[in-house]
Amino acid sequence: MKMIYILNGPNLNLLGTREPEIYGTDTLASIEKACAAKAKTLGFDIDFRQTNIEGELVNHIHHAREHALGIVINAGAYTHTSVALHDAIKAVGLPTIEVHLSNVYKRESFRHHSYISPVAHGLICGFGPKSYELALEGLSSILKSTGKA
Ligand code: CA2
Repeated sequence: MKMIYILNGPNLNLLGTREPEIYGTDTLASIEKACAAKAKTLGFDIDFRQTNIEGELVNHIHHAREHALGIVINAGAYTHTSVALHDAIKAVGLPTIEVHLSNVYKRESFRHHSYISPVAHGLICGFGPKSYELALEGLSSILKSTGKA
């Protein structure tokens, strides 16, 4: 099985219920469904998770080392605060794509700094739910071009 972990951080479970002008009307469940379909066309399976707890994200990243070829992560607000996530991604060494629904660079300045970006292969933001599918395409192309998939 060619597995990709898709990890989601705090408050993303609220998608589709509030702030549709920023985050759209899709729910996280519908994004998961679209990701599973996209991954299938690329020849991958996904393990899609959401947690509001920083340490659980760290544990999922560690788990990915044994079970996945790469990671797509929307760390939510922890993107802008978490040295622990930075260290975990660096430690496992899996190709990781940072993803955001919104264009964080068009928003408040505190969203302009990411602890994930320096340890990610790449960053996709601003395309709403499509950001996830674009991230999967990017990760697939890295894995295939490096002979890991
Ligand atoms: O644009 C993104 O994907 C973000 O990662 C979303 C985070 C935010 O802190 C980042 O700066 C950018 C927030 C997710 C909160 O999602 C909500 C969804 C519906 C209602 C309220 C929050």
